[in-house]
Amino acid sequence: MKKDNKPTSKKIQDLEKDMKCPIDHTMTTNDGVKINDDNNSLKAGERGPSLLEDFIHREKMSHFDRERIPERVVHARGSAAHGVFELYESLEKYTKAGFLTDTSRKTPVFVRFSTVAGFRGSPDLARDIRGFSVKFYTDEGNYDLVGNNTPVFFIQDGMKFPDLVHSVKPEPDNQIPQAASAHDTFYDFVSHATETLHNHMWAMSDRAIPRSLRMMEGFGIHTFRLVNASGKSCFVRFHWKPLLGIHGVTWEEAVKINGADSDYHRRDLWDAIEAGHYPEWELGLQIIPEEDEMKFDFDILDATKLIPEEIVPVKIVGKMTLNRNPENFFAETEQAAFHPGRVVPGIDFSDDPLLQSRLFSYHDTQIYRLGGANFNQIPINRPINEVHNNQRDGQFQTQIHKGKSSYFPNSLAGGCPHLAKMAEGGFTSVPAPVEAHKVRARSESFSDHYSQPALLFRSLQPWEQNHMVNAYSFELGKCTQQHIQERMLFQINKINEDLASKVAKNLGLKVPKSIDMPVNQAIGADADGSDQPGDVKVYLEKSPALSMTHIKSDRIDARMIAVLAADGFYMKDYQSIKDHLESKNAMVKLIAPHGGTIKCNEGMEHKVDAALMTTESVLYDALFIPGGKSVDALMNEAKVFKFIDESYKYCKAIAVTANAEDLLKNSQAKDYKEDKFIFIDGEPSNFSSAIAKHRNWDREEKAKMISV
Ligand code: HDD
Repeated sequence: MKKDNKPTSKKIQDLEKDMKCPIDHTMTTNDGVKINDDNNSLKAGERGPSLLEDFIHREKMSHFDRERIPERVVHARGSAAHGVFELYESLEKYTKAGFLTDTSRKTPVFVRFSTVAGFRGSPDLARDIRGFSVKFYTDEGNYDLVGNNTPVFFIQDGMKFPDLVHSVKPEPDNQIPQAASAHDTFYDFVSHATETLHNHMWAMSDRAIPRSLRMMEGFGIHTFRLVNASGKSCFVRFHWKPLLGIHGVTWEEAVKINGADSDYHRRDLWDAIEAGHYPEWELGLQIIPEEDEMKFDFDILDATKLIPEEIVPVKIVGKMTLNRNPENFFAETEQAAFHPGRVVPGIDFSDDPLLQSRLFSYHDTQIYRLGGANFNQIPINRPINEVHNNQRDGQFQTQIHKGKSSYFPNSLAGGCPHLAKMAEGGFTSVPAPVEAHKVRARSESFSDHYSQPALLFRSLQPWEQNHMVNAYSFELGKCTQQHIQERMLFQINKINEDLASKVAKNLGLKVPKSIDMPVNQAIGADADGSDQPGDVKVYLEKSPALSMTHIKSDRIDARMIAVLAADGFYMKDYQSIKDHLESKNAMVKLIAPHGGTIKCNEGMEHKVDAALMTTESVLYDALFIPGGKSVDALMNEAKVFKFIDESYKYCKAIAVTANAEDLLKNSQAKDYKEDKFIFIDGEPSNFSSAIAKHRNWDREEKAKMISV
């Protein structure tokens, strides 16, 4: 296979062994027989009948008939990329994992982002938690960190996972709605299972409708363990911090984006990497000494609880860069198998019951989804170091194991493969002491379900809180059963009365004082079943790190900037903004009343990236309109005003030069002169700083009456 100029890694080199390229090759059957007609089946006479002996036709058809494999039962919709992880400083004090101790290593990674509920072809901008799975191909074997873009999970015990998923997926009778939590079954479950309320509140935040997969935080969620070379262990929580900041869109935009480009996130990630504007995240660790395990106001084994960064700071330890798109979606993204149970020496599990349940489920589902126990041999899943053991045979075995011995101990193979000594990196579980009775129970220390969602709500900016009110109102407004809406209002009220009363007003309902919750329905309910466990405790007034504003970034890599122009636009104005934005890695797109080319005032032809009729303003981060004769033509285009009005309504940065201001005057953006994100003949650098801040949310209230 001919090498390309794309970034490479040990894993890419490993994958190259299996890459195929048709150039300069003759077409053959799967048995290597050359084919000289791929258009016609074999027939008795030109008008048939077709002949069964046509092995070329039969082979082609039966392979086609088996092209699909079961989609992931959750996280079916996903997009992935290759990259590299680099460590800033050795963490040998805490762990012996090579990729966390050797700063000279560039550990290859494959990262898959996903939505949870939607099917494989569902739209990207669903309101949903995003999966954030990282496979590290370390020299000591594969390590998978299979996280989400929220720091907590919906449930505390994996026993409830099938119930949670059944409730959020399309309803079983009619398979409606697709990729949406806004329906009765989900809220029926959430309002009963109050442990879900914390992550549910994250799902109601703008983090659940990200602007880009490149602009999301990632979290390993569970408490794991790190183990150093002397066998000492500590607890750890993993964080990914995006260097582009954390940004979302509004729900109204999300609905429109899904219509204009249902692959919006997939395309954004792909285009950014193709353009060389590689997305980056820093890896952060919250390290908790073993002896501090019980010192918190919550249980660190409870996956519905976060550890506020103000209580245990996040130590930044390295950086991950995604620098290469997959060659083949099915072979890599679809067949990638992530599993939180895939750890390397230096990393171990905690007793978190949710994590323990996952340790079974992922391997089990992959054996089913990928057709058997040898799925680790699929190129994207195999490690970069060698694999030797006595596991044999099975479907799709691709390796030829030599010799007579397939057991251990043996003498026929000289005792090989031999066991690793501790000093050679053999995996040893932390010998944590266990003394307990077998019980089917939930720990009392898991019973506080309201304090952390209350902390989250208190910690948000006013605009974030407003968006949350809208989200709860929309979602519950889509429920058809009043008793479910009321049960949810009752639960929200326990978190925050102001939030509940605003949502109730939008629903046209009252917050109920009590609800009917049978004992056997309320998970973890008080003995009399009348109430859910735990009152709101305030152990931290606010955690600023929970707001999306906590990561500041001045970068605008691969931000999409729409330039509206027609024949006669001022070349100088266009060029200076374009040069500046492109020097900051933004993508500048020329949009005109028609496709093909347009002429600037200096008589040059410019290629149009999109005709107005083929694109929508919601696909862009900011709008620039240069002045010139072009303005007369733009004045007659209804879509131009849709661009301006929508950009204004959704609080985006807008820049105009010279007479292009007339377009603003004629738009619904009446207060444009007072707006700090609107620039008339302004400095390009002010425009790019505004784009980096993402939105002027202060404008939102003023702009809400704009109809688009
Ligand atoms: Fe899971 C897939 C994340 C709890 C069972 N999960 C899956 C993926 C992500 C997560 C990102 C997609 C992996 C990929 O890209 O291929 N899941 C989480 C997180 C959880 C979590 C962050 C809690 C902290 N999951 C969870 C539980 C169970 C599962 C409790 C079952 C006991 N998850 C699965 C699964 C999936 C999966 C059914 C579907 C496809 C797959 O595993 O390979 O086994």
